[in-house]
Amino acid sequence: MNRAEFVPYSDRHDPGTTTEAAARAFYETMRKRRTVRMFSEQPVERATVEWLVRAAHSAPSGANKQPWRFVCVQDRATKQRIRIAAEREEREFYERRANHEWLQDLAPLGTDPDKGFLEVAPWLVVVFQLTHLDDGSQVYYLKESVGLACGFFLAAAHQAGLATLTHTPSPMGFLREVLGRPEHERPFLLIPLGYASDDCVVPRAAIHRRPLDDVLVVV
Ligand code: IYR
Repeated sequence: MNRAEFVPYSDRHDPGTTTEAAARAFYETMRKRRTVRMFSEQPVERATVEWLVRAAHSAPSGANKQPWRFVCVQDRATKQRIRIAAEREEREFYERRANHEWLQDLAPLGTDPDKGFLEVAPWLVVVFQLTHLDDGSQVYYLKESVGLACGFFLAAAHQAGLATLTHTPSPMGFLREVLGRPEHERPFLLIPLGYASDDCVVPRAAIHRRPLDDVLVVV
């Protein structure tokens, strides 16, 4: 290790309280996050979106390659084109592609092929994974890296009082075409972003979490 290439780890987050209290406080914040399908048309400033993308872009990634691009759509006509193309895929999904168990699992969420939120939400943040960087160089742990950045984005949006939806119309190839993105950018996640509408409801079933014992193993 060449020490000259390193800097002190001095920017530690100071919770100003015990670690446990800070961890609990963050949990109390995050557990209130909901995936929302009912958005208000109230605008969100571009500057806010930029801070959210900065937060996402601070995520760790394989060899720090940052293999992501956040295409943030506010243009009405583009949002409409995305809605039309997404609904075409979703109709195919609900009518043919999904098997019985999948449709049963979705029933409590009340989802259907109508994706009006794609035009109502003030922003559609389309996250692309880069199969290589623009200069052709390799990337590593692509899905893990982009998934982490998306998690940071969702947490940042929630912290800012904004609602998000993790939307994955499948297949998502149309997003590359509609947005005119190059071949090495693959759609990863479509995140409608905005304020939840005043009459917004969320499915009770989506709030349930299995007991901690089910997901936490300490050895
Ligand atoms: N993409 C479809 C179906 C869907 C699939 C899963 I897995 C979800 O958690 C929710 C929806 C849709 O958006 O309706």
